[in-house]
Amino acid sequence: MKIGIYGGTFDPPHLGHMEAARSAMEQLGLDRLLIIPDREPPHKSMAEESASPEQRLEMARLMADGLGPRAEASDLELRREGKSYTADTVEVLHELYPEDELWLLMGTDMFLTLQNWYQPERIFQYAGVAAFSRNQDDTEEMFQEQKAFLEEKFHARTTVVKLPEIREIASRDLRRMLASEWTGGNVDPAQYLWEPVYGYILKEGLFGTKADLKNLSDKHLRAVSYSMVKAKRLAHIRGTEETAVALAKYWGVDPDKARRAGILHDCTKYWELEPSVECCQKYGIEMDELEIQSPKLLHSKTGSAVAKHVFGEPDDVVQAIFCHTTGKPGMTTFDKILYLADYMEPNRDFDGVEEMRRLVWEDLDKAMILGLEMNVEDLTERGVPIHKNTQGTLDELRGRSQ
Ligand code: DGI
Ligand code: FE
Ligand code: FE
Repeated sequence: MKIGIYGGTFDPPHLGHMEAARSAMEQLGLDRLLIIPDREPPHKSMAEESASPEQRLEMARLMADGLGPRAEASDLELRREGKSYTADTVEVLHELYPEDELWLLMGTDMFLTLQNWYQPERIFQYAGVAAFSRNQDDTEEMFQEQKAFLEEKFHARTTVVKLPEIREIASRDLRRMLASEWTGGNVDPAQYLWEPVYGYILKEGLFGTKADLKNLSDKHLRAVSYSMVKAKRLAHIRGTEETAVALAKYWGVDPDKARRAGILHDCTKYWELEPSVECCQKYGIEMDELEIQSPKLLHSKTGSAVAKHVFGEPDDVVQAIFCHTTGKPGMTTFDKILYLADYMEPNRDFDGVEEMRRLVWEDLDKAMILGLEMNVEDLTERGVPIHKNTQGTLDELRGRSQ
């Protein structure tokens, strides 16, 4: 395996970092990329507005998730006591992955001074070095000279990773820009950030941001909600939002609220059983046996609690999220719209989806019956027990449509 090592402060990680990581994965043919946030450098204290090590690790995780299954964030340096030297890091990684080829990624400036680092010979013993280069012409000559020097002196393996031309930003400027969104600044920091990272910053109130979670704009709500889920779910959530808005306009319910419900509906999808149960207890939500056995069912309840108590959403939104997985007897038009948008948004693909996409513009109840029937059939086939609300909603709607 070829493993890339990408260290940095990541305070915060931005699209420039992600572009660089993608370029390295592609051009070096990496099988894995380890993103390793640094410890606070011992010689200088971090900027006052810095994120904590845990927060930087969490942002690095969100970035890694956005880069796909080959990338992962590592707490290797954050866990290590004392000064953390690159030579130690690559040695530890070599011990962890003795069979694999390691590539240390770095900017050109770093590459050009590498011989002055702590024990550079140990770095080259365990890893090749890949230097990011933006403008070929500027650095080509210096790079070749340095490459020859390092090869001669240390038998180093070196290579270059070409970066695409993208809007560059320094993390310090980005931090300032984030704060200035609340003090009348007119540059939008979101254009430099992976949306989930932006949302995490807002949720944690990092870098002087002052988002009021109970009064977020749609844009901020999206970012915060996306920071709570895995990247692979984002297309589905966006699809649900758009579909819910379209259905709401068509059936004459509030499209703005439908949008909020779509944005938030799966925000607790990845919660483990324990925090889910805690959340239900905290807000006095009853759970039944089946929900504790299949914690997947709990995300609609916890999601509705979060929509209400964290994001201050109105009742329709809260209720629709509450019943978006199993349905519930007595569903309103608004509830049905979220349930169906979730079911047949453009990323869904199953036998019968076309029929459902036709029915939602004709008769919401018929579409609901179709969806619930397909669920019951699928769950039965898989030997999964049917929730009483799934069956109850189906019985009610069938009774009414007869
Ligand atoms: O969250 P999504 O994946 O977008 O979709 P969803 O909220 O409809 O959740 C689907 C999951 O819920 C799927 O894993 C099956 C489960 N589910 C839905 N109805 C029932 C159910 N599980 C049980 N045990 N019983 C049900 O009646
Ligand atoms: Fe869901
Ligand atoms: Fe969903």
